[in-house]
Amino acid sequence: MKNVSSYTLQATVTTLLTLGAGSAAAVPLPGGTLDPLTIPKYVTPLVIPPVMNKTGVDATGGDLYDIAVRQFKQQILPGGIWNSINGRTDAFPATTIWSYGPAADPAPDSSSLGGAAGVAPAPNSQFNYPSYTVENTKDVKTTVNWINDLVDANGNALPHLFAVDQSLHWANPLANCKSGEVRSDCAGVSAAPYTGPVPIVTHVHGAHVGSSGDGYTEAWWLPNANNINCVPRDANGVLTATPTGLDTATNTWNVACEGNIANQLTDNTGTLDPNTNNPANGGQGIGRFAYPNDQPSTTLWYHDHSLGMTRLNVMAGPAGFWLVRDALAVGGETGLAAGSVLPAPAPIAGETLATTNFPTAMGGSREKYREIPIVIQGRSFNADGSLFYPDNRAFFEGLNVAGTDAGGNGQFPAGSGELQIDMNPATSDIAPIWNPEAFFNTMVVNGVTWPQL
Ligand SMILES: [Cu+2]
Repeated sequence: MKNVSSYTLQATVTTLLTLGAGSAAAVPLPGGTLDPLTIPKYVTPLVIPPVMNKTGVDATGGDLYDIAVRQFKQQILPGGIWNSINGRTDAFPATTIWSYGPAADPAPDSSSLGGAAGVAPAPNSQFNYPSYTVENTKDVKTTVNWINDLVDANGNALPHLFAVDQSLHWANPLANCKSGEVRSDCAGVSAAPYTGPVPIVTHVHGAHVGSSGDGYTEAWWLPNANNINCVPRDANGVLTATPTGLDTATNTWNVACEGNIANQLTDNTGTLDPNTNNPANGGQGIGRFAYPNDQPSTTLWYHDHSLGMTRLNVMAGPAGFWLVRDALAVGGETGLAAGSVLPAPAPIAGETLATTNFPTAMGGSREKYREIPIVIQGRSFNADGSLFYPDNRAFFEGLNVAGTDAGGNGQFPAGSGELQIDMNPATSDIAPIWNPEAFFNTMVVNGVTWPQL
């Protein structure tokens, strides 16, 4: 017994030493096809997020916003617009992402700054990742029309950037439940990635708000897209037919266009109105949430919250700061330790991306800011600039190989005798795409890799 123990200990120590040697060699975490060691560090200026433009003021004096989530490109890796600022010649491609911005704004165009049409950061549009900051005043209501605008140039629904696992309990527009029910919040029956229109519901993390405006995970909605036909719900919120999904002949989706909203939103702090902008086909596209902001001044953030796919929607980009300030507090803000003040100045409404980010020599006032919100995120990239996210369970198991199991399902080596796991949702509860955890190999801060401040 003693010999076995000591052998086990020795083997463990040897393993740890081996792992340590591996770390010292700085082999990146497995991920996309872009080796993070090829990305130059600290050459890109940290982006100081400007303040989001509001649409106006509502009848009660509260702030009103129309905020859409859209797909566009952004120069997250070195190159493009950043070469104009740092004088380098980096040539990494822009990255396709999603994020929020004022619905009135056009697509980003940074061609005047060495970027390209369709690529953020851009001077003509507040669409940016992370999203511009929503500034709020304590006890002043903010109302936001959250618009799912994930459509292409023809107005047709965009698919997700990443592989969506339909076998989880998720915001399921196909309502094809493993349980046999016809519901829009259930585990589906297909092992294949979902390619239909993407559910969105926005949550302000930490906000004092009733359930109607809290971004309830099951209360999602689809974009108002040309190629979607909505299955109506009855007065009790029950779907009146089984969605038929994609009609390949017409490229049209017959789906549930929103989650089971009616039964879950019972308070009156806000109104959820997903039917605002498209009465012709049953309506979808907008959720109107109201936030009383009746809490001490604080740093919050807003992000997507859709059932069973929050990880994917947030990884795609849409998130930003939601600051609550107390204009009346002595010293500037509530919630601070007695006698302390925020360093200030912070970006304020009306200041542009150029103002907050260009140095004085280039016409901005970047040097003056002392309150700079920072969001640090892990990402991995492919060589074409696209974001990497694992699209199969084998990635987690460390077996990233092509093949099918005996049932014809993907990912594991056929006939190898290794890990012949049943991942068919009809007969298994092992998710074929979802990973229990994932780690990423590139640090992204305020929307750029390894920036400097
Ligand atoms: Cu959150």
